[in-house]
Amino acid sequence: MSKEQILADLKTAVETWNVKLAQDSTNAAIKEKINIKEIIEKGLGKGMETIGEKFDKAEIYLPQVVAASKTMEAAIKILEPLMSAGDGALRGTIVMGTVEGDIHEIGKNVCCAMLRGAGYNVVDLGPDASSQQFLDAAEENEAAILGGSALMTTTLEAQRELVEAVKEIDAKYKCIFGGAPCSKAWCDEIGADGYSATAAEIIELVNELTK
Ligand code: B12
Repeated sequence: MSKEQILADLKTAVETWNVKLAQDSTNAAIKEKINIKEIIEKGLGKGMETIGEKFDKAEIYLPQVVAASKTMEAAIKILEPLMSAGDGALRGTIVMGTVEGDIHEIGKNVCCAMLRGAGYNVVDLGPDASSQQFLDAAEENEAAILGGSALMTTTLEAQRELVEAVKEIDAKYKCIFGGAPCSKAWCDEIGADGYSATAAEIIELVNELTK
């Protein structure tokens, strides 16, 4: 099967919340040695964009979005071992989480898997994590970087609050952010140390900040 066909099937699988097709196409993509970045961004992620657009236009509803996200998570589960198969040498600790008030995790999970693959120790706080939880985990694990994901315009503010919380205790943690509504301009405005639009770019960003 051609690479284009496999990527198209991955997209269709998420758009039609077809878990079996997602699993089969992910295994086919691995067999065809399609790199993980393309599987996520040109296959599965493209399907999720369609889901977001249809949800926006009320062509589909939350149950379908849940089904689509479960389909993407099923595919990510197959990819995770490959993403986190680093050389085992740990390169420093990063605390990741989705910020307070936000339960979107898929993007954050992809970033965590990529960071583990690059040899970083990742402490994943999960969804709806408060600034205090980030600070406590950073101290406990001697982390260098805090990574906060936000998927809603309403929860972007929680990213600013985290930067403020770090400043308040005069800690040296670097704060990086991402998520669909997040941007470089927003991160500059709130005084963050970094932003990346994709999971692939987060590696370069963190390598740079931990140099
Ligand atoms: C899947 C989904 C859900 C699922 C989430 C399942 C899960 N376990 O995560 C469920 C069904 C639970 C859900 C719930 C809701 N959702 Co929703 N959801 C989506 C959807 C369709 C896809 C998001 C996604 O997973 N994208 C795929 C991932 C891979 O992309 P990503 O998250 O952007 O991540 C990439 C980058 O941004 C970056 N990145 C991500 N995080 C980080 C962090 C760092 C540090 C860095 C450096 C980089 C980085 O790397 C990632 C990989 O490349 C979006 C629409 C969209 N296309 O964004 C709506 C969307 C985000 N949801 C929306 C809404 C409104 C809701 C609800 C409030 C609906 C409701 N009425 O209940 C609730 C939220 C409740 C809450 N308190 O959070 C709106 C937000 C509107 C707004 N602008 O504020 C959207 C935009 C849909 C819409 N068009 O209206 N949702």
